[in-house]
Formats: sequence, C-alpha cells, structure tokens
Amino acid sequence: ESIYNPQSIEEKIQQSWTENNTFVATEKPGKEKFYCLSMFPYPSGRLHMGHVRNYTLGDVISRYQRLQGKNVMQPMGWDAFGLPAENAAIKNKAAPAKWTYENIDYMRNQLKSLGFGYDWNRELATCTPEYYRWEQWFFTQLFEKGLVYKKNATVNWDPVDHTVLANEQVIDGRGWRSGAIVERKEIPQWFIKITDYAEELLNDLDQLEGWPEQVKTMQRNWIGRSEGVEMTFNVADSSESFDIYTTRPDTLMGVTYVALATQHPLALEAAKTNSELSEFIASCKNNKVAEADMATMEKLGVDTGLKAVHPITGELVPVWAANFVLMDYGSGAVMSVPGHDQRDFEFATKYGLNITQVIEGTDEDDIAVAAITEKGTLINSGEFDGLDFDAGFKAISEHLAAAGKGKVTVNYRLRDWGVSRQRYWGTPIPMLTLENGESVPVPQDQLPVRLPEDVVMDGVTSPIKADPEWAKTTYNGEAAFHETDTFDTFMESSWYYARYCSPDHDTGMLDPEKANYWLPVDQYVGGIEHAILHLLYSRFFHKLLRDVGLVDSDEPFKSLLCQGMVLAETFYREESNGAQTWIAPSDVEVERDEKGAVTKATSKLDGQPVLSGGMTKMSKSKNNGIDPQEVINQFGADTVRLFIMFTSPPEQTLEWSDSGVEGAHRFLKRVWKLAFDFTEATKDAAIPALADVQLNSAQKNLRRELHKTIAKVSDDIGRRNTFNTAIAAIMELMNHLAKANLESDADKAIMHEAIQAIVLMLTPITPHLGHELWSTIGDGTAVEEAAWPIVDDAALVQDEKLVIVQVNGKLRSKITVNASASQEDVEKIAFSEENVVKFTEGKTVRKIIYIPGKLLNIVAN
Ligand code: ANZ
Repeated sequence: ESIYNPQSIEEKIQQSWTENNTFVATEKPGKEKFYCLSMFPYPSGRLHMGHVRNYTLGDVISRYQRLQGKNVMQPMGWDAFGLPAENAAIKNKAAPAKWTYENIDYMRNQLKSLGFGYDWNRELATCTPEYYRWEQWFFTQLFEKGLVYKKNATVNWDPVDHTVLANEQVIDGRGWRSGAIVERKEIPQWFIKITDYAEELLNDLDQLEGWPEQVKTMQRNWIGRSEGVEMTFNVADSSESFDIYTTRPDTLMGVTYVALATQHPLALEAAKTNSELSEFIASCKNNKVAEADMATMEKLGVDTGLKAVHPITGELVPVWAANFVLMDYGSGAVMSVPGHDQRDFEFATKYGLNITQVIEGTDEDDIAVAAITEKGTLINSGEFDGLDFDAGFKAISEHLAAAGKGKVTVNYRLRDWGVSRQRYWGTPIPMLTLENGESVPVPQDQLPVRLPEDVVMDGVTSPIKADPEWAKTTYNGEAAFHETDTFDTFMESSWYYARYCSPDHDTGMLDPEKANYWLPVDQYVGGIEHAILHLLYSRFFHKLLRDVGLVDSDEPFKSLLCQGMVLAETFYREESNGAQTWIAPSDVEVERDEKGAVTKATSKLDGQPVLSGGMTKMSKSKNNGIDPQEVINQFGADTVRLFIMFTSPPEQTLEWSDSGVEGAHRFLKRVWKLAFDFTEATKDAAIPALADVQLNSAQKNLRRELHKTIAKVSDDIGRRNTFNTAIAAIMELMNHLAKANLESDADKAIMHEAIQAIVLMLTPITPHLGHELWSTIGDGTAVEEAAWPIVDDAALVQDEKLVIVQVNGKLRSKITVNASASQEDVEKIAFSEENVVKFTEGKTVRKIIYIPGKLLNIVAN
C-alpha cells in the first residue's frame, strides 16, 4: 500500500503474533536471558493512559532486548483482589468475582490492541485458587518458622454497620455508607516479622545499582535505622523501673522530665488512682497513630505524679504521660531534653517544666526561644564537658553500661507487617482457631482454603463472616474455625514476579529451576507510588523465598524504572455557588498562540467560554482523562506508542497534546512513504549491494550520519533509557534521507541500508509498522527474529575534516583538510587563505595552537 493505514495492518499482525506464539518465552541454550516486567494492573475496568505509558516502556525495552538476540520473557497478569470489586459489587448487587473476570477480559483485549509482546501463556490472576493456594502454603511455612504471630491491632470500626472499614472507606472520620463517626477498635490480627529482615533490607539496597537513588532513599528512610542507647530509669520510692530509647545520649545531663506513652504499663497503673490521667488516656484512644499525624497534632500530656531517678545525677525528675510518645517504638518512653529537642521544648514551655542547656549553640541560638537541635560540644554536663557528639555518646553510654543502666542499641522505624484485612475479596488467611483458643495452620492437604465466588454482597460485611457455616471445620476430629479475615492484597503482589517463571506449576509455589533461570527480573517498570510498600514487601518476600530454598538470589529486581505521570490540560467553569465543574478536553474548542498557550477556550457542547485550568495529572476528579482506546481507534497503536515515548524522558511527567499525537502520526506516514518510494524505485531490478558500489563524498557523509545514528540510538535505548532522544535522532536521520538522491546504484545501496536500519530501530517502539515494512524491505526474516543493526566503525571515520582557523582568537577562515593531515599540512593550507594572510600581514607569529581536526589558532602581533 502506498499510504500508511494502521487500521488495516495492526489487528492482522497482532493475530499473527498470537498464532505463531511469537512472544512465548523460551529458555534456548546459548542465549542470555532477559526478564522484563511491568507492574501488573488492578482490573479496574479500563486501561488509563498511565497504564499505556508503563506498558509501552516495558514493551520497548523487551523488544529491544529481543533484537539483541536474548531469550526475553515479558509476562502480564492481574492484581485481582481488592476493595473496588467489593464496592462495585455492592453497587451492582453482583459478585466481585464476576465483575473482576469481566474486567480482565476487557482489559486483556485492550492490551492486545496496543501490540504488547506478552507471553500470554504465563498470564495469571491473583484471585484464582491456583495462585493463592501457594500464598496460603507459604504463610503456613512462615508460621512454622516463627515468622508469623498474632497480636491486637487497631482498626476503623463502623458502629452502625458493625463492620471494619478500610482507610479508604473512612471519609472525614465517618463511615462511607452509614455516615457514623468511626471508632478505633482493637482486634487480633496476623503479622509477619519483616523487622527480622530490617537490617538486610537496608544493607542490600547498596547492591541495587540499577535502582533510582530516590527510591533507595525512600526505602532507607522507611526502614529508618537509628543507633542509640537504651537506658533504665528507676522510679523513686518504688521497686519499679522503665526503659527509654534515645539517639542523643550526649544530652542526658539535660533531662528535666520523662514522658511515657499513654498505653505504657506505668501510666496505666498510675491512672488507677489519678482521674485526670485516666481521662487523658481514654481521650487518646481514638487518636490516629500515623506518624504524619503525630508530627502535626497538638502535644498534650498529664503529670503521672511519679518521679524518676536520673541514672547519673540521681536527681528526681517528673514523669509525664504524653500523646506523642508511641507505645510500639523503642521502649514506649522518652527522656525529655527540652533544651535540645523542639518537641520536648514546646511541651515543657506549655506545662512549665524546666529547660536546661547542655550543648553549646551558635551566637544566634537562644534557649529561651527554641531548642538547639544541632549537635555540638557538651556543656553543663559535669565530667562530660567539652566532649563533642561522638565522644559524648561514647563516654555517656560507657558510663551507663558500667553501671548496668544502659546499652547501645540499634532501632528500626520499620514495623512488622500487619496482613489481616476484614474484607471479603482477598485470600483467606489459612489459619484455624481451636476450641481452646489456640491458632494452628490449615493442614497442607486441605489447602487451598477457597474463597466462595458465588456470593451476594449485601451491605459491607464480608459474606464469609456473614455466613456462620463457612468458618466451621474440624481439626484432628475436634471442632475448629477458619480465620475469616483475608490477606492484605500486597501479599499477592509480593511474589507474582516469581510465579510467572512457572505459572502452571501445581506441585509447589515455584519451580526452583525455572525461577532461578529467569530471576532476578532484569528490568522492572512501574509507578513511583510503589517506591516503598510494594517494592519493600517484594524484596522481603524474595529473601523469604530464598530462605525456604526456592530461589538462590538475594534481590528480585535488578533494575527499576519509575515512569512519570501523564498530565493533560484541564478546563472548567465556575458555578454561581463557587463550585468548579470540570469539562473534558475533548469537549473544548481551543485557540492557541504560537507558543501553544491557550488564548481562547469554548465548550463544544454549548458554545460558551470555559476557563483553562492548566496541566494536571489525568484524573476522574478533573475530568481530563484521555481514553487510550479512542486515540488507538483514530490513529492506531503505533502512533500512541511513538507519541508517548517521544514526548518526555520516561521518569518525567508527560504532557498530553493532540498536536503531538498528530505529529507522531505524520512522522510514521513519512517513514512509510520513504519505504514505499524506495520499493517502487527498485522494483524492476535487484537492489545493489553496498559491497559492490563506490561511494562519493556525499554518500560517505550520509552513511556516516546513518551509523552515528545507530550508535546513538543503541546507547539511548540500550543503556540510558532515553527513548525520546533516540527517536529524535531517527527523525533527524529521516531529514537527511529525504534530501538524498536515489539515482545511482550507490544511492540505492545506502538508502536500502538506511531504511532497514530505521525500520529495525523503530520496531521496538512501533512494532506493527516495523513488522509490515520489514516484510517488504527486510532480509526475508520476520522482524521479530531480526537482529539489531550494528555500527560499522569504518563508516564513522571521517576522510575530511573542517578546521576552524582563528587569528588572535577571531574566526578568519574555515578549511577542509584530509583527516590524516599533520599540523604542518594544516598550517600550510591555512596560511594560503586570503583572510589569514590579510590578518597576519606585517605581524610576527608568536604561537600556533592546534586542536587536531578542529581548530587552528594563530597568535600574532
Ligand atoms: C532524647 C533526645 C534528645 C532525643 C534530643 C532526640 C533529641 P529516631 O531517630 O527516630 O530513632 N523517641 C524514642 N522513643 C520514642 C517513642 N516511643 N515515641 C516517640 N518518640 C520517641 O528517634 C529517636 C528519638 O525519638 C529519641 O531520642 C527520643 O528522643 C524519641 F535532643 O531522646 B530522643
């Protein structure tokens, strides 16, 4: 065909990929493997542009690696458990399973229409018993290893609906359906001991060279290692004592009070005879415990009446209970140093407690105004005066250790992972409660514990909780009850990357041989919103898998690429009550200035003006989402893919632009036409081979451009992940080719080489166009089996060079010299140039500086 028509080729090619099993991953000997994984989607119903960006990136990388001759595996599946299915089910009175499976079918077709080279034989959905049974098995293994325990933890409780709510279901402190004020309630829940792996999870970040620094930093902060001292304070006039944890033992001589968590046993004990304290403790019960809230909430406390004995001076200091001390961090108690901790300072100021300075500050510091939080020299600290932070830390901790009152310890901010959820649509937790209250794992031969799929969602209560029969079972002939909670859905996404290696393995969680062939994932691609939890949990699971002998590597993901958000313009109207109504960009007629800024925007629906709200993340709330399907229908998948890859580097935000999409489409038309014209021009005779032709200087230059482009594109795609600059280089090469002759044999031979290279280089990005054009101008193979173009170093060598000639730093001439010319040759030519003669005449040449092949600077006066 003479005209590029994606609609007539794309679907046909996608079918041929399916029929030929083109992207079924194999373990062919003698080839390197490459496992490229994009974060699997939640089957919400439709793909959004963020998905398209994520999956295009993964597909481009996969297809590039395939052209490098590797065994590539690129799987896809569904993160299929989760709350939205339940919410939709409640709304539509349908089963979550049905909703989920229908969405999967729809979205699978969407992915196929984008031409992604997935190995669909490995597709998995985490809501199937074939998948979650192994998660249940794994949990029972962890239980046996002592890595799982049960303890009370707080949940959001809706007192009207009598149900636990997920955080998303609490809106402004009220239940999303009942509108009742949500209470906090303690219920027993299951935890996995991720803290046992805190140190390894922290240290191994150093070996992840292919990860963005930013993500590693976020993980480091989340794990939050600190080195400090745990020390004991005795309670005056009592045999009681308590521990505190501090990272600043150097400030010990500045302690003027201590503060306990409101749930600290000593505080609870004291509250029995102190009504002000007991009321305070009760009022703190509904406090949020999120750290972010801790930082901003008002700091409150009550004096317990107890006195603590300072471990060095023996002085008595008051003991307070305070709402900002966390029960489950450190020892649930802090030594308060208001002179050097701002939080303690504010608290002391508020309640009239003493403030002492024990660290020297700068001239600007004033202990009457604020705490001096910088580390510095110790003062007012008796025998420790004059020491700096490190020496003070050491001396004071050794002093305490000698007295048996303290030791250096390491603390982690990371908490154990609470995996219990009181929702229905998730993996049933494979535990039983016996009559005597004991918890035991479900015996292996009874796994999986199946989640019934044929249910009616009637209200928010989980159907397996609502049906008392569901939990009933027996254990060794005695009555027992199934756990009716389900796992946090992060459990499923923590090991799917490994399951893809042997998705149908039905005698174990993984086939270790397959897992060890493919793992670790060579390239993981996904959103930065998963920088902490998902990636940390997956790293944790990988180490657990290693420790039960299923994998032999330490880390799951060698390289990580986090794509930026997709933005689009927003338009709105202000209603009379001040509210904004957001209008879809597709319903707005826009006029722009030459820089692309909006000068006029009118609604297509009523012809009335609308306001421009700038670029923001595509979202439902701003009504500025662009449906990928519509763009595919209009321009074809290749145009969408090219636009996305061309418009921004992968980590940066991408601004949607209709004119950009049109530009991408025009470019593909040009490539198509170039190939078509070439085929026409050469259809009557064999295409001349490069080896048989002599190149003139213009032809050599063109070939040099070609091979420079191949080198750049290979580096941009293969090493730097800067697909946008790779595409720009291909576009520039196209401009050169458009100007080139197509008459002589040599012209044709070079053009053939160039078009082949362009098609191959575009194939990862626009695979349908690549496939179709290669079938006419390729070497007879299918493009999917072809090899990436190789740089011909000889073509890069320049025979002639352009040398700039300066006299006293001013440009006076440009001369063309042979690439092998010596400085002497270059000088000879330069001094025969009229302009050089003119500006050196009557002067003495003092110095000549030559930068070979580039610049000759003559200094004369
Ligand atoms: C005295 C002190 C003086 C402190 C000073 C800081 C500055 P990281 O680094 O996060 O581990 N702390 C200890 N346990 C706590 C708890 N359960 N709830 C709230 N705060 C707690 O922080 C350790 C510091 O946080 C400790 O060092 C303690 O305050 C406080 F100039 O002790 B510090």
